[in-house]
Amino acid sequence: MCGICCVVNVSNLQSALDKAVLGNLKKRGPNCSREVTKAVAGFNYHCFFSGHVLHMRGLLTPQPLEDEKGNVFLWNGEVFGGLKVGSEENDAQVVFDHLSKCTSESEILSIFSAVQGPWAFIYFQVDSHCLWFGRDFFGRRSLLWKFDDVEKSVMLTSVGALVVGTEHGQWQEVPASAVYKMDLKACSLLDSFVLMTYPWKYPSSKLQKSDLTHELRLEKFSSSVSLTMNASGLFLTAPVVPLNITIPACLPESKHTLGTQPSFEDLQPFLQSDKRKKIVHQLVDVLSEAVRRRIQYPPSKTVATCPSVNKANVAILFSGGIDSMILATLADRHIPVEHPIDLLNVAFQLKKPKKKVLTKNTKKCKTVLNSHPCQEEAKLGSAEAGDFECFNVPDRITGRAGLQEMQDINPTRTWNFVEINVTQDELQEMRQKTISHLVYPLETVLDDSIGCAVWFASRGTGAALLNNEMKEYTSTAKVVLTGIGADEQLAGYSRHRVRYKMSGLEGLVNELEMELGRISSRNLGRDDRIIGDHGKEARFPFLDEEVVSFLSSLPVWEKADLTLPRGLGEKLLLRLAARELGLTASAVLPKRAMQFGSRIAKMENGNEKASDKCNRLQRV
Ligand SMILES: *[C@@H]1O[C@H](CO)[C@@H](O)[C@H](O)[C@H]1NC(C)=O
Ligand SMILES: *[C@@H]1O[C@H](CO)[C@@H](O)[C@H](O)[C@H]1NC(C)=O
Ligand SMILES: *[C@@H]1O[C@H](CO)[C@@H](O)[C@H](O)[C@H]1NC(C)=O
Ligand SMILES: CC(=O)N[C@H]1CO[C@H](CO)[C@@H](O)[C@@H]1O
Repeated sequence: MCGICCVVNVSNLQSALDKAVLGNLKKRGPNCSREVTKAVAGFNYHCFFSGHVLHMRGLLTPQPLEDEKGNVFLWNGEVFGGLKVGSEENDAQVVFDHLSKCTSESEILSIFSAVQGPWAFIYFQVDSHCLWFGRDFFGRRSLLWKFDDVEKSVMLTSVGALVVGTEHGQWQEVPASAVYKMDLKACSLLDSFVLMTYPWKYPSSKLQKSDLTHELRLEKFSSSVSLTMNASGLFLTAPVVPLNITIPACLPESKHTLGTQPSFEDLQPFLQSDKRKKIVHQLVDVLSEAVRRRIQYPPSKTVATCPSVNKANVAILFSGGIDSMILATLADRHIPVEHPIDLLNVAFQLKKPKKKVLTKNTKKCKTVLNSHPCQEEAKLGSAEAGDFECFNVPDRITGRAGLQEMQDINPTRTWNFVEINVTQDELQEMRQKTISHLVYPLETVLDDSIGCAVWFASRGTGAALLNNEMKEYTSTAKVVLTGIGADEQLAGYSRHRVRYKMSGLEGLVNELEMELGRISSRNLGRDDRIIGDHGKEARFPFLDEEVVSFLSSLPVWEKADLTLPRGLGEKLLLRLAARELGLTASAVLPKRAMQFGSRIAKMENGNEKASDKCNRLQRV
């Protein structure tokens, strides 16, 4: 993970980089910071590049990179495939070496079409006076832009900052539907910006990933920005196959007689078919490889100089739900057994039951208390219960059960179950100070809930059982695996059931297609900014190119069967994979969204809609 930033001016003015933005960039790349300014004699533009590196592999390689010709490169990404990167090599250097050799636009595009893995980049090609930038197909790395009408400048950055007064333009996420190029020479002559776009297209169908004109929503930009769609026909080749939209004329009638509380034994009959079993094993294999690629290559220096095996290199955002359990099981396959694995489990303080309610409406309160997970503690607590605190939220309970399953699967491994308890006060403080800046420019109640939950979880500061004693513990693992992408591809959300009920398999397929298309702007940019803030790197095995291609090639009915009850039908294929991997109860846990599982949503005003603009994120 790195923090990358570029400020371009096409007037003679020089714009400065906001201090808050610089501070946020440094947190993403704590190991090395560098700045480079470029002005080419006789041309009326200036570029300022700022690079902040988190050292992940090969030798520590300061950014921006510069070659002898004067090209400049900023890279926030990981090459997991497509280009050969030796185990001692640094991937930023490898990509830059390829780019330096390019003599045409299509050569540049073919490099970004080939690279597998998450990335955002900024590349200044000195010969052509062109600035290239963009994000990978799914948008797994954040990149924001802001055009300033007055200063005639454009800023690109991994992370922004929320500031009072936004008269000089707003940050926006750079749409991940294309890679962009600005001819700075031309821009400075025109005194305005012209963006060339190179959209992603699927190789077979020439189908564009999404409608760029719609995504760029031009009215958001000031009048000095004009956008040119390049008509040359150049485009990037999508790294995955399009979704299989086949719908059967009629589905085999389901003959299952299942209760509403499925047990993992209910999965067994589905594994009887050889065809199904084969698909399940293919999924396990492709996911396993995706996890392997994401946990190899710790920086060679660190390994050599600190052979401490007591610290985990890899952490998993861990709710004990099926996605995180599968990641833990597969990580266990590939991480040497003497290394611990950190399981990060976040819980927000439950409100204490109000005494007032007791006297007012005894009947109603009884049900509240009965269903309250803190009931036991509440009884044990003193009468006044002044410092009553409780973190036994649903994700904590399933997390503990999940830990037990992992210990059964591999008893020799040290599993650090990190209990991260967040109080209301701490939440408010950190949201104000930090998290609101990272979530920005996203702004909904859901962005706030998930942003805060992921920030505290990935910080990894809590308590863990070390030598049979609960001790304060902070995870220092630089790699954080998250299960994002599983629900979008395997129909895990409850809205999928709604859609299926309303408009059948066809409706479901359309919904899945739409969701994978918008995952960059809904989730990934935000989560990257949030996790990167700790100097850690988010990695998404379910969004590995091979995994997505495999799942996309399957017809929808192999992935989910929404005629089956909750805990079984959604993500059915993944549940079968979990079963084959030896998981038990966790294989049939119904989906629970993080904001509910961690109870952060409960902590805030319960009347809000997830899509409402969140007041708590605003600067006052
Ligand atoms: C990178 O920075 C982090 C945080 O300051 C530090 O813990 C780590 O040791 C550094 N790594 C290297 C290779 O310098
Ligand atoms: C965190 O919450 C759990 C309840 O889930 C509790 O057992 C534990 O003692 C709490 N830890 C701290 C440090 O407050
Ligand atoms: C879509 O799924 C159907 C049914 O399994 C299969 O016959 C077809 O080949 C798949 N299409 C693609 C493009 O993979
Ligand atoms: C419309 C437009 O400006 N098209 C350009 C797209 O890119 C090619 C290759 O550089 C140019 O030749 C076209 O002029």
